[in-house]
Amino acid sequence: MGQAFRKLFDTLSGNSEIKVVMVGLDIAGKTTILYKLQLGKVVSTFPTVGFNVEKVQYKNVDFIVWDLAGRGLYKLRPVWKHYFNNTDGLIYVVDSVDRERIGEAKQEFQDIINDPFMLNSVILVFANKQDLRGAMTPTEVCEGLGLFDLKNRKWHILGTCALKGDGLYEGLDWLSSTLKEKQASGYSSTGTSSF
Ligand code: G3D
Ligand code: MG
Repeated sequence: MGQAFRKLFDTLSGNSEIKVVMVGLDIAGKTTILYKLQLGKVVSTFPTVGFNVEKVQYKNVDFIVWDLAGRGLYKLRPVWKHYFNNTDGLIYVVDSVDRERIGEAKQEFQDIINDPFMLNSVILVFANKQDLRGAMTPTEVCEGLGLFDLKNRKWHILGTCALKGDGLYEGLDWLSSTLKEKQASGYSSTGTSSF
């Protein structure tokens, strides 16, 4: 599977740096996804106490991962603006079983996508843990996050199972082809929303 992912990102042109940020509440499955991609060595850093950043670099593509849970995004903004500046692609991971925290997931999601650093990024949502009984469907996760109300952003959502890798390839396929379009044409924010 790792080779398939690497192939996807090989097709992104080598000159410009591409930044992909993966966030979501804790336990959503981000670290599992990062390792499943097998893009390279995962490096963990701790810029502040209780705050963990994982990074993988593959050629000119930087993957940066961190947890949003209960942190109050704006308190940590001075830290994360360093990581998020000029993000090209945002991957937002949701634990589809966690109906209780979908409100919190929405709040963090809306805060982050509306931050000036993120306004230029395309948005991929993984409705993860689809293998578990009682999981919200991707449509329910869409509603929960307020995705249908999103105007003038390119976004895409997929149901995934990070443990098996289901859905991850399709998601990153969308991301790499959308970033390629962005590279080729300069970014137009008036994109289509789609499943
Ligand atoms: P995080 O990095 O977003 O905090 P993790 O989340 O990747 O650490 O995953 C949290 C737990 O959820 C892990 O369980 C992991 O195995 C599990 N998990 C991740 N994705 C899936 C999925 O698609 N389906 C199921 N069933 N479980 C998943 P443990 O028990 O190892 O802590
Ligand atoms: Mg993690």
